[in-house]
Amino acid sequence: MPDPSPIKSRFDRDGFVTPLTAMPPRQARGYRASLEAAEARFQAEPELRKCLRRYANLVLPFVDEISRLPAITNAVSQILGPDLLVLDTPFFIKEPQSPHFVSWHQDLHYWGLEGDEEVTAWVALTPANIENGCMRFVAGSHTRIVEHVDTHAAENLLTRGQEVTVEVDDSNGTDVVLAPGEFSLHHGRVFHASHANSSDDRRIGLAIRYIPASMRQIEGGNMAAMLVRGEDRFHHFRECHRPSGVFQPDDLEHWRDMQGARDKVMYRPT
Ligand SMILES: O=C(O)CCC(=O)C(=O)O
Repeated sequence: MPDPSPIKSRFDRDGFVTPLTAMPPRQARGYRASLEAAEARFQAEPELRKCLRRYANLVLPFVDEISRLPAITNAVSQILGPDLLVLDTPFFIKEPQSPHFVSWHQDLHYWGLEGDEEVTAWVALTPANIENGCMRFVAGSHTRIVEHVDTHAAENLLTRGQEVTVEVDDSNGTDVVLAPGEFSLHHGRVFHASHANSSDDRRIGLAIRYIPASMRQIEGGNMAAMLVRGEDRFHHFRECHRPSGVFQPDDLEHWRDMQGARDKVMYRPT
């Protein structure tokens, strides 16, 4: 048996790996500009805003492009193997001086997947640092699932304000400081959270949820996922097609069809 890669060893030990480089800072700034050009349409079409929180890769070609960047998929493949599906691509955006935060939680507690082979690549399109509320991870916390409670706290960025019911010593969190174009990888069971943004700029992260093609959805079936690397010999998820342009009518139709099933799981009470 060959030795596991350094990325996989660190991931297995800590439940996360950071920092890794996806692209040069200039390319990240270009993606931020693409995002902000797309956001300019929200004023006239508020429904589009939701696309940033669910399957943005189905309606924004630059998000689909980021999810396929070899620097990211090669790193993820060292953990999940060669055949990768993207289950979702929510943006986590904190506006300047905004109180929005994320409580300590584990992703896989509420996603209804059969196994725990899931990796999120959190890609920074702006700096992510202590002042603007970067992600925080508790090393080694990915070895068990704990109970969660739905707090529905207004300023929590999570769908139901989910929070672990065990005591987490905040000082045990590792701050995941990233430059634009860098990313972290985290296990779906690692405890993670983030504080508010007290800076004068936005903090923008794209969370790309990767699963191996062999994964099954066991709750809230009929889920969609996009093949981004290798092949899908299993067809456990509905196949997605790539977007043809920014918020194109056909792609929006496809998005409406695909996003409902995941919403049902993400909003069901704990
Ligand atoms: O962006 C954040 O602060 C939190 C993101 C998060 O919870 C996740 O990617 O699972």
